Parts: sequence; C-alpha cells; structure tokens
Amino acid sequence: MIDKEKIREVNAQRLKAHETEFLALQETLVQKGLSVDDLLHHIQDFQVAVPSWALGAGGTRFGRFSFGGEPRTLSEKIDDVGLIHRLTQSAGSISLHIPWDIPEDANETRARAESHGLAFDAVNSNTFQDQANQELSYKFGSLCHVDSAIRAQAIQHNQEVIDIGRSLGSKSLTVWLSDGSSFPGQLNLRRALERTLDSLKQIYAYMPSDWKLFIEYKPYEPNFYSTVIADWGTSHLLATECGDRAYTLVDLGHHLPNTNIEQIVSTLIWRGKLGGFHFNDSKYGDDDLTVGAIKPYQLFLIFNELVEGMTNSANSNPPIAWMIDASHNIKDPLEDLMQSLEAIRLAYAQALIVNQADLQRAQQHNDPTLCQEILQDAFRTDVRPLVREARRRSGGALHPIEAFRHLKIRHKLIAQRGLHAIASGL
Ligand code: PSV
Ligand code: MN
Repeated sequence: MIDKEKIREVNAQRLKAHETEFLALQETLVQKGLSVDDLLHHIQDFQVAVPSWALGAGGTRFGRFSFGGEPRTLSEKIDDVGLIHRLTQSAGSISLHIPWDIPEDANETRARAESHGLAFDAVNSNTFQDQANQELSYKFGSLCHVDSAIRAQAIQHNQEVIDIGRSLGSKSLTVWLSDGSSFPGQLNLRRALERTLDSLKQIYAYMPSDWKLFIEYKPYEPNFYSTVIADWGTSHLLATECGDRAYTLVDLGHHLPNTNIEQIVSTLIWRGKLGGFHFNDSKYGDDDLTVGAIKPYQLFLIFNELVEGMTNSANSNPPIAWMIDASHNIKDPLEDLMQSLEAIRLAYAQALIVNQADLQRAQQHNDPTLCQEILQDAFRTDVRPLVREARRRSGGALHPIEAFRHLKIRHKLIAQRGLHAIASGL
C-alpha cells in the first residue's frame, strides 16, 4: 500500500516549507551549542513497540464501536504495524499478547515481520482472563492464588509464553497481574505477596539466560480494594528478589492521580532496575488515551529524567523496552498510534536539548527560578521540524497522518478486509 516512491511524492508537496522551518530551528540549536546531527541520530534510533492488541478498536465495559478494516489475524496485525513503521520509521517492533495472538507458524510469522523491518519485543502473558477450555479459573487470582493447582497452571502458561517468544526471537517477558481483592479481608495481603514471589521465581528460573522479566504494577482495576503488585516499590522488591534479569515496568496509566512518575523513573534508573515502559496518557485513571494528549509537560519531565539518568547514572540501566499501551475507542487506531509515536519523539527531542550542565549548576546554586527557565526553554522549543527531519532521513513521511489520509489507507484496508472485520484481543 505504501512504497518509498509514494512517500517521496507526498513529501514533495511539503518539502519546501519543511526545509525553511528546519533550517531556522537548526540555527537556534547550533547557537545553543548542540550538534544537530547527533540529535537526529538519537531521534532516528528511538524505536517504540506497538502491541498486537492496539490495532483494532478498544472499548469500555459499556460498549465498543468498531472501525472498518480491522486486522483479523496476527499476520494482518503485523502488516498494520508495518504500515505505521513505514510512515513514521519509529515503530520498529511488535509486542504480542498470548493467547490473543499465538502464531500458527513461527517461522512464517517471523518472516512476515522481517519483511516489514519489524522485530518482536517483549511477549505478554495473560492470566487476567479465563480462556475457553481452560481447566481452572483465575477469578480469584493467578500467581497469588490460594490454590497451588491454579498457581501451577498460571506458571505453566507463562512458561508457554516464553517458549512462543523464543520461537519468534523475543528476549523478554512482561507479566501484568490483575491479582488482588475487591473487599477488605478477602485476601491475606502478606501471604498473597509471598505466593506471588514464589510463582515469579519459578517463571524467572524457566527463562533462557539472555532473557529479562518485566514486572508491571497497577494500583487498582479490575480489583478495587487491593492489587498484589500495586506500586513500583512492590514491583522493585519482587524484581530484586527474583534476580539480576528481573526489572520493573512502568506504565504511565498505572498511578494514582498526581503521582510524581518522573521521580519513580529516576529512582529505578539509579538502581539499574527500569526494564520496560508503557506509554499512554490519562486524566482520571488508567484512561489509555493518546500519548501527550493530556499531559505533555509531564511526559517531557519523565523524558528529562530518562535522558539524564541514562547518561549519568553510575548503576548502568540496560536499554529500556518502550511500548505504547493505549486503547483506541473513538479514533482510527492507526492514526492514534501515529499521534502517540510523534508525541513520544517530541518529548524525547525536547529532553535531549535540555542544557544539563547549566541545569546542574543552577541546582548546585539552589536557584529554582533558573532551573525552571532552563527546563521550560527546552519544553517550549518547537522541535517538530527536527523530529520531521529525522523521519525524512529514515525514509518516512514528513506528515504521517496526512500521508495516511492522502493515500487512503483506511479505505484500502476496508476494501481488503471488509467493513465489519473485528480485531481479536482486548
Ligand atoms: C493492564 O492495564 C495493561 O497495562 C497491561 O500492560 C496489559 O498487558 C495491557 O494493559 C493490555 O491488557
Ligand atoms: Mn501496560
């Protein structure tokens, strides 16, 4: 549907305007002592995984409104990520949720992803739902369950997910548990945590030696009184107990209102324990909205800690697995994902241009006014031409959503897959 020639044609219409804007920004950045080539390389290298469950319409417990042309199979989902990657050059991998997206033929699935230039990121296990033909129910938990047979079933599921991931070339497993309780007294909180640790240790022991385990936390939902892994501290504790290759995963939507997420990020990087990151945005809870739609300044502050921490922290943190984890209820999922990818790169680019040396000096002199000036100077710099230039140099579209609409991609997907095609998964 989209080849390099088509992208070049669409870009041609906007090239002149882009060049004018880029040259002006380049001059500003050079005056600040920045190397524009270095910035462009960093931005070009920044790749984010798209999860296999994000390509169709999401929904709430009140309803779901489909889009036409949703991907019906794993192959079609991979094709959709391929489309986004071609336009944005920033979605270089896909993250599978098992059992929603079990590959029928691993070699074929791998080859299809490779043909789009995509790799397989972390695989995600699912013990928060019961599947058809499943012997024992997760209604009252999985890895924390009071019944050892249910824990064994959940551990075995995670081991199968690792096997599937290995066949595709994944190198990490993300565990998110809905385990918890909805009523006080329902669960012995300490024992539930002990059992969860014991189960996670067994999963960790099964992982190949070059794999990582990411432990995701969430304060509430679907349980409404307690969640076994409710916060970063609990996740960090479990990861530390499991071993060197176990890490915390931060999902932006999994915090109570006004939590200082940048501080969590900074602490985890300091300890070398930040393994994965799920991007989305929210106003009230785990709203799963487009990245940067509500709180772009917070996103920038988080990236500022990430960039500073990755460059200066002595306890070196491994490369982080970045993923979008949003739900697309009213926007075209592909357009929504492209907006998120853009917001992520913009925040990253703004963090890259923060004058860290000046900031450190101002902090040393206890000068909060100057500290704010320095941070907001970067945040208020319009880096869109820089991000566009990075994308253009990688062969992507200057304006991905415009190109998507101009090339009538959604119409073509509907023509191919039908108006009532519904994506599998969440
Ligand atoms: C849970 O809210 C979560 O963030 C986890 O990452 C899941 O795997 C994902 O959403 C999709 O259910
Ligand atoms: Mn998540």
